Amino acid sequence: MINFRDKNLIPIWEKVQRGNELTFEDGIALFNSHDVISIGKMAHWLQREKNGDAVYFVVNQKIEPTNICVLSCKFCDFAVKKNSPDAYEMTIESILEKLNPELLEVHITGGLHPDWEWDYYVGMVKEIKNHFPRIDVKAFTAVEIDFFSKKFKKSIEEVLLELKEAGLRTLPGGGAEVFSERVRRLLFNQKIGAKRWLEIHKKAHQLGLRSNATLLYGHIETIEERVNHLLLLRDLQKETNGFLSFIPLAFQPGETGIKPRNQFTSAIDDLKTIAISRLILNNFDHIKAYWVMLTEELAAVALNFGADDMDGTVGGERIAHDAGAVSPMQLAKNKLIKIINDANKIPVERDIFYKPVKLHSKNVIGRVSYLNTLPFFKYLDNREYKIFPAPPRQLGFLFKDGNIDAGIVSLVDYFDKENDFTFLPYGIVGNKNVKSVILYSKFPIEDLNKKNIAVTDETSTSFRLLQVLLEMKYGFDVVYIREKISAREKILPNFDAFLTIGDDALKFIKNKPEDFVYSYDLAQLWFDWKKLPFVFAVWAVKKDLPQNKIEVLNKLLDDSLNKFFSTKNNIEEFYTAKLNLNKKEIEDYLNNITYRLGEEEIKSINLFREYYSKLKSKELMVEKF
Ligand code: V47
Repeated sequence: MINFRDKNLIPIWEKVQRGNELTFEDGIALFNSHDVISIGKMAHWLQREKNGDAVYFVVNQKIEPTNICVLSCKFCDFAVKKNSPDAYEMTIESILEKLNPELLEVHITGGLHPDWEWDYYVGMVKEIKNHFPRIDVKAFTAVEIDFFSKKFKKSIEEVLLELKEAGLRTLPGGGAEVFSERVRRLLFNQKIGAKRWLEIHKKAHQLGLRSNATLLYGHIETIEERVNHLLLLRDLQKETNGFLSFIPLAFQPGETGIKPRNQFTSAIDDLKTIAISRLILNNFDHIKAYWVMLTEELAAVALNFGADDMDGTVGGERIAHDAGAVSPMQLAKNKLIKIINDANKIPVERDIFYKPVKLHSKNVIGRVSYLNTLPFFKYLDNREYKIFPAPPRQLGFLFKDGNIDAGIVSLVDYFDKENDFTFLPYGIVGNKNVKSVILYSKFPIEDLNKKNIAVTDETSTSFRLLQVLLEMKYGFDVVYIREKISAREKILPNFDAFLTIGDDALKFIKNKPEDFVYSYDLAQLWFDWKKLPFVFAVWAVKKDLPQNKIEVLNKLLDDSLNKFFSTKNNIEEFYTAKLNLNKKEIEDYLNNITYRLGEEEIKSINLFREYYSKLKSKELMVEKF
């Protein structure tokens, strides 16, 4: 698949495909290699494994409340002292004036002001939330958090909690620069180092805040220092899973004197750094191509070199522009959408947590992002369609809003759109059992009346099936609460049972949740009750697609399934590492699922539709988000 010029990269490629971590030496080999195309292809492969063809962006605004800063970092052309003619300070009112209700995110970071009071910062976040409840606030780098803690004599925890209380959602990734004492001493010796930066992000994650991470590259750092930086971030992510994205920041030389004025990083270095970041940070979901520092043209290329996020429209940026960035001050949403479409990707408008708000592309196929859809997709090769992967419920919202032309979607989401969609004779069917839709319980199922059940926020149909079973078969009255089941240590003790589905459920097979000694496969419960298989998802297609297109898709799916089940040894080790199952276990799991819909399946769909329609009126769910 990849025609390596640099044969030293072949063992690295094998590791990437197996889902193994790259080592420090691998990182150095990558940076030393001239085989940039192969590096990009590896990164693009991993990017597609994680995000399909999606490229995310958010409609956002940058606010830099002041450029007055007590520090004097050598690489920064933005900061000034209080008496400088260029100094500026924004009031909370003037910040609010820069915002508008179209925005979904505001990114606030600025100088460390010598005189401002704590109330100003907390008030800023509060007022933004009061005036614009839809805008999520990403504010204050670890450097600012550390400054607040010292200046206002509060612990890091107190600072973060007060800001969280005011409405802060995430910390931006700035201030990390390069995790190297050598560089810190030379370029930013008054600023916090690696240890403190990582400690603050760790604390933020522990308190339920998410954050981003950056690397400022292309100045005096060595490649060893870059790789070390990435490894430290990967280690913290392993511990907390709190990072949302990573942003490599290309150094803008400006008047900093560190490099000649016009000596920007090379395009080759930018693309390599993005790709290598994707490969090393295999536990980060998203890598940003920050067009502000890269230029739009280069960011567009980076979308095929491992980056899956373009940050956003970014009105009002000054840090990079003061240092000579040649990109425009703001990108119109339409421009971003065009760049992403031109790169043959799906522009996905998102919120701060990467929840998709809208897909801006035609010919999108939705894919439930679980292992069990692999037989449809492994050999589905059609350039006409782009693939958007998401958990069933999130996919369902987009499907119902008309963002998707076809795809494997959760059964009840299809029920809700039956006027506009029909289905092809394919689906995900549990025949007697399915192994990946499991209710774990502290009590036998007969004793679950009046109990509290946590339900993964990923499910559409499995939750309805659970409701049907508990209410209509057993006649129970149960409280359901949507939760992120993977964050199990925190939430599980409070519940009597929980419903887990998909890849998360598979991860529990070898790692049984303590105390939840009873487990029930919902497909099995349905079979015991109705003597029918259970259809969790169907291949829906828009009714108004031309007939020949529908036929082509039908044939493609048929061919994909035939090829998948007649090819030996086609489970990549990537999945064995991810799910903690061996190849045989994965094969058994997939062989146990039915992918083609026959008479029994149609009968079951019709029967379940009846139950579902009776349920629909009573929405018992308590949403925790
Ligand atoms: O920490 C300062 C960098 C950062 C220069 O979290 C410079 O989503 C290049 O962190 N050339 C702030 N970079 C920007 C930042 C960021 C940007 C976009 C998204 C997110 C996110 C975070 O800018 C600073 C510093 O590393 N910086 N001066 C310069 N001359």
